[in-house]
Amino acid sequence: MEMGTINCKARLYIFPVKAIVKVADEEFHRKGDVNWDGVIDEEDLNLLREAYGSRPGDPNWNPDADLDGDGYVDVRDIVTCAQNQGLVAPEYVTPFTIEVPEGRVVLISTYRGQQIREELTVTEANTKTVVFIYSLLGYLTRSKVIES
Ligand SMILES: [Ca+2]
Ligand SMILES: [Ca+2]
Repeated sequence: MEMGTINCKARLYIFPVKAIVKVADEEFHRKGDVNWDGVIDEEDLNLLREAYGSRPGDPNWNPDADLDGDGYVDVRDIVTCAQNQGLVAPEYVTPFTIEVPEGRVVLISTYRGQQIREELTVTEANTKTVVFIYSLLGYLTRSKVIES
């Protein structure tokens, strides 16, 4: 197996070189990625239809379907999602670091056909660098948020 190493805060991590990570952040989510899987497609439109017309407290309310965050799932949210059908979040091949903004970030990693999903929330306003660390087997064992 092709391997790489990264020296991170004086600790040596070993990871497979060919893992691919898609990063769905708040900005991408707002374009129509209701289920945070890094792709804007029919699934997201279906989730929007299910939540259509809802407000917080309604049985079909889904905060992730309220793309513009105005507290109401309406035609504007659906139009946003419909206009961005087919968009895919940026993909990165390990090793890498990215700058992420404040907010929720979902990492969808694909390695040898298996998908690993991990969520993290960047709570401070400063931009952070996230380092993705892999085990020998290709599992995303840890993502680390480091001060930039
Ligand atoms: Ca999606
Ligand atoms: Ca809305």
